[in-house]
Amino acid sequence: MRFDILTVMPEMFSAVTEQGVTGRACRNGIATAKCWNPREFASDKHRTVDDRSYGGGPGMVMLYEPLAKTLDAIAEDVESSGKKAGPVLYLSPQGERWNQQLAAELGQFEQVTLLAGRYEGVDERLIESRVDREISIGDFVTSGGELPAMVMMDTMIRLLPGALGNIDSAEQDSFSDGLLDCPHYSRPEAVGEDGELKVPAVLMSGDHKKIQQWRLQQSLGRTSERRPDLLADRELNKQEQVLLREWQAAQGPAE
Ligand code: 9D3
Repeated sequence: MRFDILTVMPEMFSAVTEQGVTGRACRNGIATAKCWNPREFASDKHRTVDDRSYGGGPGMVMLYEPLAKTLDAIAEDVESSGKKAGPVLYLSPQGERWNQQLAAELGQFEQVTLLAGRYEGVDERLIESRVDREISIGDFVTSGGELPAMVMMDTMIRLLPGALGNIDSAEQDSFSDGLLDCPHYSRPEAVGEDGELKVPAVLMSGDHKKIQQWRLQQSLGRTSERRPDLLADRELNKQEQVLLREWQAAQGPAE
């Protein structure tokens, strides 16, 4: 999958293209990323990409012309690569909310263009004429679209065939089934001042069926307590309903 990123801060993207699972996918060619700086497409000697907002008020607006020229250059480059051009995605607080389902959907494209803004925003005429979808990563304010673009890239790249080992792909299923993860433990068996912090006995039992049931029960319990909104979106089968009731009964009465 090819990512073309329009950004005035291309250096930031080395965090995705050089590090960890996503760095490996980029080195393998499973993913490719190319940054495009609109400053290089600005026609004046100061390479201006932003200006004051018509109507007044604080904050600068990214200019239509250098952005449009950059998008034209991207389109031409993608065309000449023989890849099918995908959607132009604008990272914006006004966008539809990013989630695993949208990542799986957009991850099907051979190529996507990510428009990462700085300043107050982008001239609306560029959005109307050139942007296919606007996407937000959540209800909080970041300093620009770059970190949100990297979040999107990371989410999509790890879903690409061959990007993860088998252990991780199995683990992935457990989040895409719409529940929170169960607790995890590793060596040693007892920690803390007096060794009072022990691993739940079931995990030491060697009974894999019981372990799997316990993990599912923990996932259901934690999801019902911390993210009841996720359970509202997901039907529970008979076994899951029984496990959740049992988990709830085992919780002490609220203090
Ligand atoms: C405080 C400035 N805001 C005025 C009400 C507007 C604003 C402009 C630019 C808010 C944030 C930004 C920079 N962030 C993004 O462009 C962005 C973003 C975000 O802030 N939160 C969640 N998802 C995204 S995607 C792009």
